[in-house]
Amino acid sequence: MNAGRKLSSLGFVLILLGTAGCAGGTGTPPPAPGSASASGSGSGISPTAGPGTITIKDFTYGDPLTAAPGATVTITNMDSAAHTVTADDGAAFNTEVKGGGGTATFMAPTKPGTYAYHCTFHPGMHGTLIVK
Ligand SMILES: [Cu+2]
Repeated sequence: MNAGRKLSSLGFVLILLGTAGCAGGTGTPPPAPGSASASGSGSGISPTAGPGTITIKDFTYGDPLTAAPGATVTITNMDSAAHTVTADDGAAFNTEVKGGGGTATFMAPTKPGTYAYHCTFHPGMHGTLIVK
């Protein structure tokens, strides 16, 4: 009788510990995206060259972007249609970015030069990436 009681009360305590652990795990709210990027700028990977961004809007890539060799280039697509950033030479880079504010990244070529690119979906779209 006594042994049975001890076992059941022990189980009860374990359940309490279990729920307390769960509450503690979910009690910390995730950091807001804005604050995360703000603090992230302090520990940037490349202090000399900021991250390059190509913003696609109204089926245009905007001004030519200059990026350091091997730098990460971010593409933001404000159009509703998906686009690609595809090097005209077909090998340097080729990245698709979804529409509606979608983003994608690719690595700039490590060889300095001027790289013309286009969108495979819309042959009239042309842009320029300068690596130096
Ligand atoms: Cu396109």
